[in-house]
Amino acid sequence: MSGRITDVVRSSCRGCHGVCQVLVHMEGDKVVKVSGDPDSPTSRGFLCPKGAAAPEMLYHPDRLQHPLRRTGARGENKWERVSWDEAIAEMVERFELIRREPGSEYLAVAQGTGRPYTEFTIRFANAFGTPNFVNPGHLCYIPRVIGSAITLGGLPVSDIYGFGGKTPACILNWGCNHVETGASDGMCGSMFKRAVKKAEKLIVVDPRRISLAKEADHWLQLRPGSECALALAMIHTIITEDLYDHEFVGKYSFGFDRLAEHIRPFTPEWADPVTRVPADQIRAAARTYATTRPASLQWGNGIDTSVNGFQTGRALLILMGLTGNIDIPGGDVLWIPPKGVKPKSPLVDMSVAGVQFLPPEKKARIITGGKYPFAPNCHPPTFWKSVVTGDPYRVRGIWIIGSNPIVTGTQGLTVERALRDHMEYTVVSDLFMTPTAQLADLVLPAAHWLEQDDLVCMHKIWCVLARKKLAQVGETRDDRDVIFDVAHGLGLNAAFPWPDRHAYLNWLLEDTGMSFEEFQKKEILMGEMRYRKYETEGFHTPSGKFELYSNVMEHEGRPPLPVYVEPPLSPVSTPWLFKEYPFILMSGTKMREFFHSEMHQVASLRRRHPDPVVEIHPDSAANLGIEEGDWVYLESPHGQAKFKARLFEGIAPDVVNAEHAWWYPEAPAPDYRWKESCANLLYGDEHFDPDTGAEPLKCYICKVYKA
Ligand SMILES: Nc1nc2c(c(=O)[nH]1)N[C@H]1C(S)=C(S)[C@@H](COP(=O)(O)OP(=O)(O)OC[C@H]3O[C@@H](n4cnc5c(=O)[nH]c(N)nc54)[C@H](O)[C@@H]3O)O[C@H]1N2
Ligand SMILES: Nc1nc2c(c(=O)[nH]1)N[C@H]1C(S)=C(S)[C@@H](COP(=O)(O)OP(=O)(O)OC[C@H]3O[C@@H](n4cnc5c(=O)[nH]c(N)nc54)[C@H](O)[C@@H]3O)O[C@H]1N2
Ligand code: SF4
Ligand SMILES: [Mo]
Repeated sequence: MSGRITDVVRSSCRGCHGVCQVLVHMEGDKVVKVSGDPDSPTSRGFLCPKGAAAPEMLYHPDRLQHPLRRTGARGENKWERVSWDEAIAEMVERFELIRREPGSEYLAVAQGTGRPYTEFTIRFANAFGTPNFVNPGHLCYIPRVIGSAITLGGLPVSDIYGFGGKTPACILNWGCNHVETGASDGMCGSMFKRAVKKAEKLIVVDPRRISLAKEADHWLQLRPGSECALALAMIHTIITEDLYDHEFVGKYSFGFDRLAEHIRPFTPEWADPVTRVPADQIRAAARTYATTRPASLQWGNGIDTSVNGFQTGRALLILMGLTGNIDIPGGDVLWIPPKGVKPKSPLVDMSVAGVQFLPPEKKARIITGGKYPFAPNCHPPTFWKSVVTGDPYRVRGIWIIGSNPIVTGTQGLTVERALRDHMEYTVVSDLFMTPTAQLADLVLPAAHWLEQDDLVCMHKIWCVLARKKLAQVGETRDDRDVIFDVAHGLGLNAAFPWPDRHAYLNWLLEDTGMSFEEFQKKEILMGEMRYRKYETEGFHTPSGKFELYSNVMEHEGRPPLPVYVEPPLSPVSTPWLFKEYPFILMSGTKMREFFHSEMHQVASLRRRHPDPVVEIHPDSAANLGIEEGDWVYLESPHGQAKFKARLFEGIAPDVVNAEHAWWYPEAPAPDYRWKESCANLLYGDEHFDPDTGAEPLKCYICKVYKA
């Protein structure tokens, strides 16, 4: 009543990939406000609109608050409230039946993007014995992590924090826009912006004139999907103009001669028509990058979402290696996690994910049959198709935790059919009802980050942060507590040896001599950075060196040196189709106000961003009679979706950029009009990256007309 703040508690936000430390303002036991923490070394007071809207999300009237069991037909939106005990008992019974006959691989576990519970979903799948762990990792970040692992044995991260006394003198920002969207891959966009301000040179590679492009020394506005060609031409310039780091290349890299030979045909003149970046601009940018030291290359999801994404990642790693920017102050560094902490990110410590639990004969039963040698997941489009066709076999049950694949994945109509008509038993854990959850048999209410105790280190690996449970809405539960209960019910105690999750959190900290409670008071633990570790330790690769030429790729029968592959549908590959569909379609560049399909029901965010938007060049719009704010249809050979036109001269006249993950939580259940503006309905299912299964989401084709 008094409206008085009674307490201000430090915690860390998880409105996105969770890097910003925040102050949570309490009135009694109610969270009333979240603000940025000015003393935070990871975010220095930054807070984006999603972070600020956290209390509104936490107390949103539409939050799921109790477990719900389906009573009507699938998709009829008829539910009964059940207790947690009943829900867990039902899951244990159903999962046990599947495990006994036909076998554990007939249960799939699905999740969306990296989330606080990732290590537990993987651990659960491994312990249960199913290889069918379905998630969007094939087109999000993990290809870069795997490419890095095979090239240099770890993930290089831009050294924007300057622990070694230097921040980058040159920044090459490639297919990443976290400065506008808030944060990604464990880095706060505003911290990156600070480093950009200090840098002498800035190069931006992006088909769109993002805010950073306006201040860049070089903005390379490439054709979407052609980035591997651009990278090859930059490598060409750096080698032929002798701008590479002789010491690093000579002493610490593997395969330079073969790279130099391989790169010969890929001149800037070759790349010019492919990428639409003039050859002299490619040369100039390559010179700037190679001669301004230290330089750092910040990459993003723009490169993952193509059929050439894995090779592109490799090409960018080669750029980092050739210029000797690896593991030097202000370059691209291999972070050292804090001492004594078991970092629970599976990307840092696979043992927390329990990889040892899944026997090889079960691994071989993955629905994709090992088709994509560097895929981290069970390939979602292949998986959902298999549920409909039964080929190679049909799984019986699925537990979807924190994902909305009907709208965020391609083949949403197939996902819908799979869940509605073929899946025998579906459990969805979510914060809200979604088009996907509507097709479940059991829906479980998940805890918001303000309702969770946690040790945070999903992506960031030089520090771990504390998160504090400060609220409780209805009967929501932390997903990991639920996984614990189901795992214990199934007798998976060897994989889940802790009595509960707090015991697990204490176990992670065991070697620091600190309990979780003590850690919560400390709020952050930092690693002690050491640079140039390769000088004494080498690189954790087959050759012990930085592999310009990849022995692992050779072993897999894949190109050990990057090659450019044209997008499957494009003005070059399919000129006849491009006549009918004369725009290059990009979709899914991240939105500042939302997290993919999440938060669209939060009023303050929706006011800022009420409708799905497509960016189109003003000249093209004028030719089509389209004005700012008009509703338009995008149509591809595979489908159609509706967006509001935003005229933007920072995009090429034959490129459009549509938002993804739209649905209308305010519209009637069960479908919430998700088919109206779903960019992913535009994609077919025949073109995938041969290494990872990634899909050409940012380089497809479409036509545009007024609605
Ligand atoms: N066309 C196109 N499609 C894309 C992309 C693109 O660029 N273009 N990007 C792709 C990328 S990079 C990704 S990562 C995927 C994302 O795909 P998803 O991860 O499926 O996307 P989200 O909308 O984040 O779905 C998450 C769901 O989890 C719920 N949720 C949030 N937090 C929790 C929690 O703690 N527990 C539980 N149980 N539920 C929670 C949310 O309410 C939401 O319904 O989309 C991909 N799809
Ligand atoms: N606010 C907010 N933050 C988020 C998310 C969110 O949904 N909302 N999602 C999180 C997730 S799961 C992810 S994966 C990250 C992703 O975050 P980012 O890595 O920043 O990726 P995107 O926003 O998908 O795209 C970044 C840029 O790539 C450009 N791009 C598109 N195609 C190409 C191309 O062919 N070549 C090049 N060079 N560039 C291209 C786009 O124009 C865009 O400006 O963001 C995370 N953070
Ligand atoms: S950028 Fe992400 S972590 Fe930071 S305040 Fe926004 S939602 Fe929270
Ligand atoms: Mo992602």
